[in-house]
Amino acid sequence: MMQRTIASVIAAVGMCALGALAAEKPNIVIIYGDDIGYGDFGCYGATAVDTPNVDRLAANGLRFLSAYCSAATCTPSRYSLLTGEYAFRNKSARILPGNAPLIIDPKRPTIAAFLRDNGYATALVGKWHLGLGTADQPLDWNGVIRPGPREVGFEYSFHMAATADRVPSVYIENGRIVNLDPSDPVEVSYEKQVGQDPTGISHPQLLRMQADEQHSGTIVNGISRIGWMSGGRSARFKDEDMADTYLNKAVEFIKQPRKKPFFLYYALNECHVPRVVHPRFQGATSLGPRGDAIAVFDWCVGRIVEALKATGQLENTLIIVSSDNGPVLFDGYWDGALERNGDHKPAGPWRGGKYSRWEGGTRMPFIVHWPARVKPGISEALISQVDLYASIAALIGRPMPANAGRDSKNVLPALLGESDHGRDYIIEEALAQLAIRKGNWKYIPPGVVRVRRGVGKFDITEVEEPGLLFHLAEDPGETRDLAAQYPHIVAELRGILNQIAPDKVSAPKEVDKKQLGF
Ligand code: NG6
Ligand code: CA
Repeated sequence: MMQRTIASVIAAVGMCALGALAAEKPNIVIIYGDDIGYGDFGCYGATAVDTPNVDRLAANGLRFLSAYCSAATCTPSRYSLLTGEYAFRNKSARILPGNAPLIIDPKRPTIAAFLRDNGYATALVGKWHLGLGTADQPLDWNGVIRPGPREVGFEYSFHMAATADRVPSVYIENGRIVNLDPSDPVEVSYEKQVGQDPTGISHPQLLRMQADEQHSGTIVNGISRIGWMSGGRSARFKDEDMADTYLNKAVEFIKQPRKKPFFLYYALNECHVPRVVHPRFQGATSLGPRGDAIAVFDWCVGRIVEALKATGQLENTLIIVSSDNGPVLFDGYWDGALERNGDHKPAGPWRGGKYSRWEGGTRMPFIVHWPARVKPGISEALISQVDLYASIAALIGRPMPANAGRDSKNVLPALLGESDHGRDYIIEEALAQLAIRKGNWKYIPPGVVRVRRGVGKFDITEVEEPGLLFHLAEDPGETRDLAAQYPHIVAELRGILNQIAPDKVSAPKEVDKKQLGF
């Protein structure tokens, strides 16, 4: 009896040791929302939309209050997350058209390439928006599309080229357009109309949703897009099925039997425009399609957790839920999000949202869930998504490649809830202009902020700001400029910015339209 007990104790200790070892190479799943703001989940204060699945992850994981994406728009944020480098260092890292070349240098390993090289199976499912092909030759959409995700570290990839509101409106799996009929080749242009397909300008009567001028290119699935495409009729996606399509691919990848850990970058379309949810989610919230899209996001999170649980992997999977930039209600389509927003605060207590240097532009919901290692709680640590690279490298105990991740800081103790200290300061970018936060101080250097007056493309005023200093603990809404009272703080923060990006300490007199993809 005694012997048996000792034997089982030894076995249990052995298993624990194994578990502890295995815990250093957990599966890693980044669940990335699109335009989901700080205030959009129940666990961050939303009441108009139920997000039980995200809330459960937060309750059983670590919920961050000061986590940032690196920029207030998609391409630069994703660029930073994957490369560990500030996007403003790369002039091409601005909102890209759907036919832009790849902006990541395949010679410099991304976090995906790094994990692949260190024994992980890697996959991208969802939104890409980092370009495809090279600048020196036109991309053949009908052949093998490369370089793209596969060339920068994702062994499996299923994605759209850019955004759902940009052509080509197709899925690409491992470098090929899915369901493409070779006799109906795809052509794409952002300069001029290609083919004879109706556009939002020529055939507004065909539209399910009215769009602004910029989004009035080729009509696909009753919705006009930015840019023009022809062909690929059998390959065109249906917006209402997109969430299920991506989810199924992600779940398939999770369920694949394999002997190594995996890294899944699951980048959902929700709640980017056009917001067209599956009929079973229509009316899920009182907020209209934007709220319904958040409900879709939440449901997908639940299914991912379920798949991990079903395959016995939940315990040792590090799940991170976050978003790529702050919220926006009107972003080109009259879908009712503005009108039906009611009291909902998509950016939570923060000012501004997508495109802005106010906190709402880059302060993100951020949840870390890893039952084997991370205790539930709330963290005040200052962290940025640019830090994931170095932190994950530290986690798996491998050095970052010498030519990668130069701006990524190891904040692993904060990520795991072992420390309340992350970074000393954070850089917030919007449209290639910067702001800096250190402690509770936030400094926005002189420059131009874009203020939306209405919903049309031209209802945007650019207001020149003289250089602003806020104390976020006392003034979370960034309304009381203290620059004149605390010149030494201004000097200190300008000094840090000056070291990182001397050309950004004073922003140009107007926003570079190229940053917006125009
Ligand atoms: C902007 C689009 C906007 C959205 C955004 C990219 C106009 C007027 N606005 O240029 O609708 O597509 O680009 O969003 O065209 S992001 O989340 O991918 O950065
Ligand atoms: Ca986005």
